[in-house]
Amino acid sequence: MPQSLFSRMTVPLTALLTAGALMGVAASASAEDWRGWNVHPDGYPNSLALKSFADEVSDKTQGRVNPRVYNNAVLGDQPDAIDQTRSGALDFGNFNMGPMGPIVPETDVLSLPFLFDSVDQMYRVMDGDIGKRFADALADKDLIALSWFGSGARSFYDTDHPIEEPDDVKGLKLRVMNNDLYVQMVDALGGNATPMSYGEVFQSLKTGVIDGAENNFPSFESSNHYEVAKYFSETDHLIIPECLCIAKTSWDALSDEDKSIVRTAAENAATEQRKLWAEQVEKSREIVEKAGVKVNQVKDKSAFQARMEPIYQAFIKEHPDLESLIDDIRNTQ
Ligand code: GTR
Repeated sequence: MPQSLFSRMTVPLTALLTAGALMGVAASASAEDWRGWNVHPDGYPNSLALKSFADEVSDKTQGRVNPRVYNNAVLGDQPDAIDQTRSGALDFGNFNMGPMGPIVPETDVLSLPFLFDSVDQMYRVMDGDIGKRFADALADKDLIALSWFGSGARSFYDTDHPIEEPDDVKGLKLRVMNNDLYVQMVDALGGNATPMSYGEVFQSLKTGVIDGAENNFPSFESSNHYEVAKYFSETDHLIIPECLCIAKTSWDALSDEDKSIVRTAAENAATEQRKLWAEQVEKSREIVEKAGVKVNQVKDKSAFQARMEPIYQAFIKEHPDLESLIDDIRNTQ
């Protein structure tokens, strides 16, 4: 190689690069690059809404805050991501209230099976004073909940047979999210609960480590669990809200103007997510049915509900202060 040419070029190039790097440092010193956690793949209602959130925040703050969403749980599984957001290592995330329970006990109320009558009732509860109460409890643990997403109703699915009545769960090894209430729930039906991270479920179904799991139609479809688990039984046993949560440290660093921009963007994202969600439930149901999944309605849900009574009793015994909250939720029309 003609060495002289190379060495003659490196001086101005290095100088240029250094100047560029300095400019970069100066530019990022006044801008916040936010990293956000998302468990879902591209195209999922939550992913689309989070992208809109990020775009709106970058745009309206004129680049003072630049959120970037990392899909597919590449930043870690959900319990870890919650911890990282609490400590400020991550700036925001879309978290389900299920794995939140072990950190914010008040949110465990939302993991009581058959608590809500419908997804709409859940939205009304979370959009009102009760939602503020949950947001306060989260703020005490350094998470600022700015809006609530939906995640529909969760039902059981498995590789072996339809679940029509509680005894059909007997002996099934079922994956649950990380929360002891779900272990109690499956135990009460005579199954064996295995808490495990979402990303491990597909392989575990395939290899027979578990016989089934529980989730909503969009997650059942987008995770490809439906390729292995051919029975989806509509028990609708859990309706769990999700938050768009910001790390307290990231939130506190914002000016009042930017706080208001971020809050509005989060509320707009929730409106978009809820609309996309309702559409996706139907699309996903169609996809899995076309792929040969047998979806069965559960005629007598009250038989499942009755098995949950001891869970409520034990919960209230442990948290007497939360009994009125359960009543207030149930009484919300
Ligand atoms: C999904 C939910 C995720 C995650 C997942 C799971 O429906 O949106 O946040 O909780 O279920 O089962 O782990």
